[in-house]
Amino acid sequence: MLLHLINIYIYIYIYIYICSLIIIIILVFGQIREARPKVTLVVRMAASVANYDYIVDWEFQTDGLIRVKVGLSGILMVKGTSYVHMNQVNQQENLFGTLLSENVIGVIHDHYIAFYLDMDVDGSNNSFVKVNIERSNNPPKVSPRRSYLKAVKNVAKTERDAQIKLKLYDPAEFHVINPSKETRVGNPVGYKVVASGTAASLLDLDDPPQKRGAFTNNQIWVTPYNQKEQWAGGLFVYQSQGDDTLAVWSNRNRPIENKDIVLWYTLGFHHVPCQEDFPIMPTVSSSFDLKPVNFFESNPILNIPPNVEKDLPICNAAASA
Ligand SMILES: *[C@@H]1O[C@H](CO)[C@@H](O)[C@H](O)[C@H]1NC(C)=O
Ligand SMILES: [Cu+2]
Repeated sequence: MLLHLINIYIYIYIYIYICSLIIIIILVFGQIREARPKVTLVVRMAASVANYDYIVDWEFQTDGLIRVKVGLSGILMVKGTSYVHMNQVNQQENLFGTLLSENVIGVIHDHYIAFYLDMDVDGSNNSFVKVNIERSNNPPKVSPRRSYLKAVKNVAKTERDAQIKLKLYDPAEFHVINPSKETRVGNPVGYKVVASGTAASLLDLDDPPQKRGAFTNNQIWVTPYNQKEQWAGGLFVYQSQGDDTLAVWSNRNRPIENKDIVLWYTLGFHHVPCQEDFPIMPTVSSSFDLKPVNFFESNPILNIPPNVEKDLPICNAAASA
C-alpha cells in the first residue's frame, strides 16, 4: 500500500518538476514501476437564465470524488448613463457599478446557484454531521508542543443544527453518514460536502429580493425529504413575500437525524463588473466537491488496472547532462 502511494506521488511529481529533478527523486525512492490514471466522466448541462448562461458539469471521478462545477458566461447586465468618461464622475458619486464603455455601466450584483442534493449514502436513512476542527491546548511543561488539532463530531438533531454559515477561522467538515452502515474497522460510511469559492449575501434580511432569495442566508441547509419542497426560492418567486422558501421550511426545525434527508448547498459569486466582462463575459468558474469519507475500505483507485512502465514519461539521463 505504502509502495503504491509512493508510486502515485512520484507520478504527480513528474508533472511538476523538470526532468533532472525527477532523476533525483527516482534515485531516492527507486524505480517508477506503475501508476494509476484518473479518469473522469463529465455530465454537462447548460441553462440559459435571462442574459446569463450557466454551464453545470458533474464530474464523476475514479477515486469516488464527485466534483460539481459551474461556469458563468453570457451578456452582462448593464444600465445606461450619460457618462462617457470617468473624469465626468464626481468622486462622491457612487455608480453602484463600473463604467464599461461610453454610456454603459455594469452594475454590481450576485449570483447564487442552489443545489438540491437528495443524499442516499448506502441507503436512505442518513445523518448530517458537523465535524469541527478545534485546537486542543497542552498543559505547560508537559511537552515542547503547546497545541494539537482535534475533530469534534456533532450530529445534527434538527434542521436548525444544520443551518451552516462557512467560516475560515472556525473550520468544519460537513459529512452525510449512514449511521447503520460501517466499514470493516467500524467507521460509519459517508460522503462530505467540500465547500469552496463561495460568497454570502450582504443584503438586509428584510430586503424584498433577500426575502425571496432567503436560501442564501446560509450556505448549507439540511431538510427532511418532502416532495413539496423542491425549489429553494419557492414555487412562485416573482412578487412573493418569501413565505415559501427553504428558510421558512428549515425554521420549522424538524428532526433530521437518521432520516431521508436533503442537503442544500448554495454556491455564490459576487460580481463587480470590469471592462473585460463587456460586451460578453469570459467564463467565471467555481465548484464544490462531494467526497467519500470512510465510504471505501481503502483508496478505490488502486482497483483500477495500472499504467505500465512503457506508458510512463521517460527521462533520459544523458540528455539532461
Ligand atoms: C428509516 O427510518 C425509519 C424510522 O425513522 C424507518 O421506519 C424506516 O424503515 C427506515 N428505512 C430504512 C430503509 O431503513
Ligand atoms: Cu455576473
